[in-house]
Amino acid sequence: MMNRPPLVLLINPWITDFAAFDLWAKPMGLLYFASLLREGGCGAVLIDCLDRRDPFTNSHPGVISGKDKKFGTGKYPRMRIPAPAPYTGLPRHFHRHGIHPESFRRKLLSIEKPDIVWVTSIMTYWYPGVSEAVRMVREIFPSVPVWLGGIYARLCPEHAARAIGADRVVTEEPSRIPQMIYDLSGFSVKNGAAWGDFGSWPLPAMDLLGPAPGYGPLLTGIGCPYKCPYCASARLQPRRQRLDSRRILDQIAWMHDDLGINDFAFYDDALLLDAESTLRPVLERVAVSGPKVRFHVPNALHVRALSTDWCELLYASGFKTIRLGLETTRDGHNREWGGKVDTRMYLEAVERLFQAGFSQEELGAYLLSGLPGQPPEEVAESIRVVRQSGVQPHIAEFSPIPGTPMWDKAVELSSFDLAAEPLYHNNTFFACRRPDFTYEDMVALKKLARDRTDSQRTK
Ligand code: B12
Ligand code: SF4
Repeated sequence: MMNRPPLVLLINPWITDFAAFDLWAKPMGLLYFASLLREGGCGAVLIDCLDRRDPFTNSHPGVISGKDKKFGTGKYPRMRIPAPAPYTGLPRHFHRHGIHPESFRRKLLSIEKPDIVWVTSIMTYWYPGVSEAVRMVREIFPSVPVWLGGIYARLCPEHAARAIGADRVVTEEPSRIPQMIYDLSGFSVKNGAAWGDFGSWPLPAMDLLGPAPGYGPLLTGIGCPYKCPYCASARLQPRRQRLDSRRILDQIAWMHDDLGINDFAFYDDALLLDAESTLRPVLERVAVSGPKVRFHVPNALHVRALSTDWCELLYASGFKTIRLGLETTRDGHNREWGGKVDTRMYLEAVERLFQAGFSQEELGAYLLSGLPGQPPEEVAESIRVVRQSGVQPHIAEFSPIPGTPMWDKAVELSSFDLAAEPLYHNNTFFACRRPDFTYEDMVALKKLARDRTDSQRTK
């Protein structure tokens, strides 16, 4: 036991995947925990393996360089690596996205020895990048305990315990972390009560991402009142909690004024639900007196919340990227898959968005593709409806997630061992391919959705 404030090294590991795009993806969980640690009296340093601006990486000959795209998004620098065995036969190159491993090693060597290392994880099928990061940490700091947390850790704790080599896989609620820190270090954080109350978390530690983070992530609430059978939201965040308007505004003002950020992306599962007294006053204020910023919603908005006044407010306050959660235009399925929207509701909402001033380029709709029981024709039909409404369709390939109501059906349907191997959860791999919905069908549907030749609105 050390009885002094521990220094925590936080690591955002690489993405290992066929493709990856920085669609406003910052390690939000780690940034919040870094702030809580500092507020509690601990030290916190961050190594971000997904830093797109790392000079060592960008000047290294073995790296395929990244590219900046619109509104702070972009392609990560990447290196080709052999595809893991379960992906054998898939006609795609596989990559490690992010900084060069040698850059990671140098960063580890350049920092003070930490007392504990916290590694985050996001998609379950990105675990090879997590295990590589942990292996390198072990090489440099063999005696320092490593804890793994995040979405993969929560969804696949047994697999993570076997595959990653961390000392502890953290699945506990945030309220339990102060005690865990005490048990390890003998140090009591000063803000023990704050950890379990999302509403009183400090601002995320954006400064740890370096001087020009490019864009700001915003989370105004956690959890979602819906229970769609393919989604892990209820499992990851069972309790719905929202920030009050003051806190949301503080985050935007601080990131804009102090960090020079103009592009903001919302990470909420249910941004517009029960938002009348939380998000609405913030956007009203931004619309009237600034700051002049751009908002993006890469995660789908609930279509049913898009009343005329919300559409007008989104437009007036600077929303530039809107994604709508349509999922399908088939009546039976939209009820079965959550009952949150139907086609008529969708078409009316789109009309209101156009009336408010949005352009075709700013609007997209997610369509689920390949769910158990869904034929390819249904997806093609949905693509047509979305395109005729003047909106860009985006295919969300079915990605089976452990512990969701649809999981058992997916396991039964798939000829791959989904339960033993999280790599099969990869949306690109499409493990639930079947004779009447093949991998080739999925590729063709994605092509159909991308094809913009008939993207004219028809009334
Ligand atoms: C924002 C988001 C995105 C963003 C960016 C994600 C990112 N940051 O990289 C975008 C829109 C790009 C995206 C895309 C997709 N997403 Co997404 N996304 C999310 C979402 C809504 C929030 C994630 C988040 O940042 N939460 C906020 C932070 C604060 O939470 P957190 O990271 O979990 O951290 C908390 C704890 O885990 C803990 N913690 C974190 N790290 C650590 C470390 C330690 C040591 C400790 C102690 C604790 C700890 O602390 C935090 C506080 O509680 C989740 C759903 C959800 N509710 O989590 C889905 C989710 C992660 N996405 C999912 C999916 C399926 C996708 C897509 C594949 C969808 C599709 N079919 O196209 C795509 C593909 C992504 C890709 N290939 O790039 C699935 C995961 C699937 C899987 N197998 O893992 C989720 C769970 C949603 C679902 N359907 O259920 N996504
Ligand atoms: S509405 Fe969205 S976040 Fe909520 S349960 Fe359904 S898919 Fe998940």
